[in-house]
Amino acid sequence: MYETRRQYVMDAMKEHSLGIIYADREVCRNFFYLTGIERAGMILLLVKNNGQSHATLFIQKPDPLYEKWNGKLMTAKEASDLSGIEDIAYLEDFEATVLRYLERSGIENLYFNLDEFSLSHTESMSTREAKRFGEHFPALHIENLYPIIGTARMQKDEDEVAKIRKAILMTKNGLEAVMKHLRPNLYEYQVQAVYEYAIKYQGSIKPSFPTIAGAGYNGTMLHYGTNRDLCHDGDLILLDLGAMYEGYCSDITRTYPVNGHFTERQKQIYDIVLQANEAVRKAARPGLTTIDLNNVCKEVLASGLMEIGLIHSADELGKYYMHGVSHHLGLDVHDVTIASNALLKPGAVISNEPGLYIEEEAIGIRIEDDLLITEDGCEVLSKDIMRTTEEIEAFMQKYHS
Ligand SMILES: [Mn+2]
Repeated sequence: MYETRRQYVMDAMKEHSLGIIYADREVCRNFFYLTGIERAGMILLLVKNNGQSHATLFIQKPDPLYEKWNGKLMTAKEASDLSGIEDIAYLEDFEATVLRYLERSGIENLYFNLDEFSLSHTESMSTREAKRFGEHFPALHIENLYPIIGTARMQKDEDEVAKIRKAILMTKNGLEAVMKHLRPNLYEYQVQAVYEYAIKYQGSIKPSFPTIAGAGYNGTMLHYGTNRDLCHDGDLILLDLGAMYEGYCSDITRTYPVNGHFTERQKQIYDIVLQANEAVRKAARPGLTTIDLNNVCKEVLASGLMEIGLIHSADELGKYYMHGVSHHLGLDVHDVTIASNALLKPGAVISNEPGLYIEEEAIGIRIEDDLLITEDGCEVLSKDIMRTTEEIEAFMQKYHS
């Protein structure tokens, strides 16, 4: 499978090219995607020349003293078993190897994984090395691998979808643990602890992103993350969270009543959000963009809010809904999105996350599912995570006597 991915990348590279991918911190997701190895300080070299393609993986040489203090380094055999790359070499030979290709093999293009569209002060290894090679060899063309790998990552293969499914299952079980334990006068971080214990116990090394647990007013803040306040009787708690499994992310939001019962008003708002979630699910299919899906979402939210008199025209919706309904997810929770590939294709995994944030009533509700785009529509990967107010109340009441 990693070999298939490397071959895809080399097929997309021009003839007479080298591709250099550092397992630097900034680029390690793409390195992982092509090797299955989640380590810093390795280099993947892809060669496409004279109709042939070849991969070499450069790793750190065994070093007993270093390993005594810092833990075992990956051996050549382990690296080869994980990645399927037969040609494993040591980092100290990397530069000589590249120079040999440049001198003797008529290489014209040098590809780096240049993904940074930011002017931050810390340069990635790829940016630094691309500049260095470009200065030393002005006749070489410096090319970007990032859009090639990114385009591939936007359509998940079977293995990736299976890992995301597993991550979602862990999240489901974590949310059910939360519903069992949720009650007034818990702190938000205690609710977070119940969830994170549950996912780790199931084998998720870490959450996909810092857990958001916002009760009452805090649920109306989009990136609330301090999780330090009390959950009061009568509050809703908004939980935006996800387990990570073998490098793949889930991203789910559910909103629960702290005491096990929604008020009539909370239900009224909740059901508008749920309608938007369902409308987006029904609309999602290949050929649309996430902007199209957000328009579907906005239409439902606006008409719902007009019906209950909270707004009077659709352009007031921005007061209560201010984000997009979908993003890609995968190795990153906000996964690579190559603009030229904006139309959804089968194999894309995206979020479906409408919300309403009524600050003046301390009601923040978001219902987020993960969708797999199929040939003619979508599959809700998180369909088994309870989402109607009836299901949630019935489940919670079993544990709130
Ligand atoms: Mn999301």
